[in-house]
Amino acid sequence: MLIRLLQRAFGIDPEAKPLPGPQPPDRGPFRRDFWRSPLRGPWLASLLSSALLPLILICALTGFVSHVAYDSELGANSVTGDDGLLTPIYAALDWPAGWAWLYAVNQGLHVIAGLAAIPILLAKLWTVIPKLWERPALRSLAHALERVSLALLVGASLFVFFTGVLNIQIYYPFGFGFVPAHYYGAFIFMAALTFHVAIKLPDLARAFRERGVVAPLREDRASTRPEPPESSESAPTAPRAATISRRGFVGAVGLGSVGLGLMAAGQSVGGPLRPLGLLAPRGQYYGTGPNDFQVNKTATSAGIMPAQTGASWRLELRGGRTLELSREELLRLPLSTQKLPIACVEGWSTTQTWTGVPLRDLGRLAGVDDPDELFVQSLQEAVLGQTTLNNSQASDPRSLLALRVNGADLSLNHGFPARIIVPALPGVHNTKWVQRLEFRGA
Ligand SMILES: Nc1nc2c(c(=O)[nH]1)N[C@H]1C(S)=C(S)[C@@H](COP(=O)(O)O)O[C@H]1N2
Ligand SMILES: [Mo]
Repeated sequence: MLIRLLQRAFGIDPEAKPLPGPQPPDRGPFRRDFWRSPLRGPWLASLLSSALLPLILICALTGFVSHVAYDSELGANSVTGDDGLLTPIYAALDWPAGWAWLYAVNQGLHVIAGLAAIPILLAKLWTVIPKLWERPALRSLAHALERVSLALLVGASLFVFFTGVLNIQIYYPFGFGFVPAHYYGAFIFMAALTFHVAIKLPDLARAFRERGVVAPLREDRASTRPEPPESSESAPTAPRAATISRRGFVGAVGLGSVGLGLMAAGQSVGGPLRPLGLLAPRGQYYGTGPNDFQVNKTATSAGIMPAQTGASWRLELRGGRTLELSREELLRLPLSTQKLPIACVEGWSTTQTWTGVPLRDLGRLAGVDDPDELFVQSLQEAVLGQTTLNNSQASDPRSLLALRVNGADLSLNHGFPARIIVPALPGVHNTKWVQRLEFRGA
């Protein structure tokens, strides 16, 4: 029943047999005339592009903003090495501690838009696949340039989406670092895309002018006609009858896109939407109790030994002077309780109530009232165990060395004995299992 309804809505007729159209010579898929769907053509390509472009722009903008939030020019933070020409820009844009939810929104948008774009991107590639077999392959210098830019565009777009999805799944089968690859891949993608949009905009305008923006969506399957083959290399030379209407195709792609977007929203908005995060490895619940929220990396996987976090643990403070504090001594200092999110770069976020010593007070204890930078070293020696915070982050009264969460001691997986929690800080900088704080400058 439901299936029938869906078939109706999408204009699919299960009994319909494709009408035999003109037969293409039987030469396999590597020819333009092998691709016979009457749906392909400039209008479908233009519609999909119009849906894709805003999503890609959101991804690009939030990706760039995320790089700013990493404060990559500060000490331990760089994930891409030298940012080259862009270094002065990043140095000038200090990420504020200001709005606590800012990074959660940024990353939520990045991952929601990115996942929602995937079905549309695949549909777009399906639509233009006959162009791959254009003959002659190179007609002129301009044509050669266009084809090279297309190869870069397709390659880079598949690369950034593929690496992004694998990163959300915490799966790193490739032999290169995710962040630099995704970041530099995005620059190639955006450069190729800018060129592509510039040369294709007139085609898009013409397709919409000739066929209307939404008019082809009103045709049912039986009245679905191909676009003329001379309108574009993506239009079929030997079309067969439609097996699905354009609106059915666009509807199915749209459903996939909205569905993936909702799943991503489930893990970034959280609360009652969390169960929607079906594809998110850390989007679900984690047991019960005050420490029930996503764990990015467990203590075991970070190589934290129980002996390191026991009674002999001391926090080392450095600055104008050096001192050591036990956990009991820290708990006797004036404590502050703040409701703050952890917002992971992978798009999930979760807001919890943290209790700990304000970093500002620890700076004063170390003899630095207004630090330029705060360097954080975890018991974990790997890169993930180090972070440098900027002045705004280290001196915000809400920034904590957290000892407790939701009224209970931090669990080992959430960073016991102590961890960093700072408003609007990328999750990855909220260092767990802190061992040393170095206040620098002033
Ligand atoms: N020492 C250390 N701190 C760390 C990490 C880590 O791997 N090692 N992961 C970071 C990342 S990427 C995130 S999103 C948060 C997640 O904190 P949680 O596991 O308590 O939710 O911790 C951050 N702090
Ligand atoms: Mo993270």
